[in-house]
Amino acid sequence: MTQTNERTFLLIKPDAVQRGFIGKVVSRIEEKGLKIVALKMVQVTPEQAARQYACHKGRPFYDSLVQFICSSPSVAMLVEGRDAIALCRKMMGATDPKESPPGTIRGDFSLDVKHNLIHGSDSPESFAQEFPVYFRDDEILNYHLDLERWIYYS
Ligand code: IDP
Ligand code: MG
Repeated sequence: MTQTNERTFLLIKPDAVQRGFIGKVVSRIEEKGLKIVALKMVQVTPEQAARQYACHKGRPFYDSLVQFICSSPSVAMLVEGRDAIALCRKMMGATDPKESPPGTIRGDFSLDVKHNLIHGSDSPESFAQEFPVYFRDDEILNYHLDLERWIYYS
C-alpha cells in the first residue's frame, strides 16, 4: 500500500560518520522529500547491536558486525514518507557495494560489504523491532512539513 506516512529506521554507521558523510546522507534524505522525525548521534552498545541484528545471530559475520557497529559513534534517524522503507533501501543500494549502482549511497561511497555506511529497515516488521532499540515514542516528532504540498499529489 502506498502511504505518505510510512516510517523507517536508518543508522548512519561508524564508517560513514568517521568519513564525514553524515551531511551527505542526511542531504539525500531531505532532497528526496522525506521527512526526518527523529535524529540523534549514538554510541551503539553491544546490547543495542545485538537487538538490532538479532536476525543475524549465528551468521559468520555476526561478531565482527556487532564489533564494527559499536566501534565509534553512529547517527540514528527515523524518516517518514511515501513508501519510506522500500525507497530508503533503494537509495542505500545493495548490501554488497559492488552490486550497488552509482547514484546509491553504498554504490557511490563504499567498497566493502561490512563497511557499507548505512543500515535501513527492510520491512515494517523489522522497523517495528529496530526503532525502539534507539528511540522512545516521545522522541518522535509529529509536525507538518510545509514543503509536502509541493512533493505529493494530494
Ligand atoms: P543490509 O544492511 O543490506 O540489510 P544484511 O544482510 O541485513 O544487509 O546484513 C547486515 C549488515 O551485516 C550489512 O549491512 C553489512 O554491514 C554486514 N554484512 C552482511 N553480510 C556480510 C558479509 O558477508 N561479510 C561481512 N559483513 C556482512
Ligand atoms: Mg538487513
